[in-house]
Formats: sequence, C-alpha cells, structure tokens
Amino acid sequence: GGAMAAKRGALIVLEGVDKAGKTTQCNKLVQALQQSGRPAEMMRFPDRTTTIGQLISSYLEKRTELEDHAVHLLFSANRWELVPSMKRKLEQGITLVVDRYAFSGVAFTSVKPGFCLDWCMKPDVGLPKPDLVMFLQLSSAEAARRGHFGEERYETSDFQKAVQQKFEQLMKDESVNWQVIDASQDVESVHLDIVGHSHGAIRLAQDVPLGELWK
Ligand code: NYM
Repeated sequence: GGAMAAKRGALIVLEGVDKAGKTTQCNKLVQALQQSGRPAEMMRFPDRTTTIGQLISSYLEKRTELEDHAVHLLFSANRWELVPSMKRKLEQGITLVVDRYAFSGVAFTSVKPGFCLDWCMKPDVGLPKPDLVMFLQLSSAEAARRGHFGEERYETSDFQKAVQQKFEQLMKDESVNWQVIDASQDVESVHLDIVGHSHGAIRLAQDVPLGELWK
C-alpha cells in the first residue's frame, strides 16, 4: 500500500472450555480498548445470525440432527462467510476480539469417534491467522464449581474434559501465538492479563501483514 495506508487492526481470539469466562472477558477487552482510543469490535463463532449460523444454532439446541462431518463443515463455512468483512475491518484499523475460532472447531469435533485433528483442521486452513490466541485455562473442578452446564449439545463434564485435551494438543503448534491465561483468578485480574497481552499484539500487528492459519 501507499505511505498513507492506515495501520491494520489485530485479530485477537479467546479460546477455552465452557465456563472459562470467554464472553465476559471479550466484552471487557473491547470496552477497555475503545476507552483507550483504539477502535475495536467483538465477534463470536458460531455467529448464529447468518443462514448457516441458524442451522448450527438449531443443531446445538438439539432441535435438529446433523451428520457430524456435515456440521463440522458448517461451523467452518460460518467462519469463511465472515472473512471478507473481517478483512475489511482489520484493514480499516479495527482490532477484532473474537469469542472462539477454528481452535474450538477442531477441539470439539475431534473428540467425536472417527475424527482426527488433521481432518478437522483442513477446512479452516488459510483463514485469517490470529495475531494472538489467549487460552483461558480452567480446571474441570473449578468449571464445575461455577455451576451447572447448560442444556446445549456438548455441555457435559466428560465432553469438556476431552475437549480440553484436544486444546492442549493444538497449543503445541508453535506457528500460532498462544498465551495461556489463568482463568481461575478473579474477573479483574484475568482482564488485566488479557489487556497486557493484547496491547503487545496490537503493536506488533501494525507492522506485519495478516497471516494465513495453518498454512
Ligand atoms: N463449537 C464452536 C463447535 O463445536 N465448533 C466450532 O467451530 C465452534 C466455533 O459450539 N459448545 C461449539 C462450542 C460450544 C458451542 O457455544 C457454541 P457458545 O456458548 O455460543 O460459545
């Protein structure tokens, strides 16, 4: 681009098992960034507002059945359909704070019988690569202490434990900028950790082009 091109925003993802506090922390991060004068917006996956997202939502609410491979591809398609608008916003200098991304996609499906990590990753290869992925770490005992799981599909303690192990495998991949956050701390302490990592990522992202995930 020309000398006047605006600095791009950063793509920041929060991941973790259910009850880790991702949504609360995404909201607080967006607020903190905006208050310090940095344009920022929150996104979440699945984005249940699109046509594909409505199919996913109905599946998660157990109102419909979908074949396991088919629903995996729908979760991925739901990310790809948002890519043009994500890229536009990042180019405009807006930092995107994303509640779940391809890592949830892989971790949740790969727990199902007959799925391997490799097959699960393929449809998401080439997505915009996050500049920072923060994994909100929470023991299953602590998650249980936070109250009952919901009624949606996958919301059982055994499934979540298996998902946690898949996340641990994904975190070995050093091509992704993972940061583990201790989510058992109080909300404000978790927030301060997250803000610290985010400022660093925003600064670094200004000078490097957006990458492609797992490519
Ligand atoms: N989930 C989420 C998947 O199985 N695959 C995906 O690609 C993504 C992004 O959907 N249990 C699962 C994880 C969650 C559920 O829950 C979405 P929520 O509460 O909307 O984040």
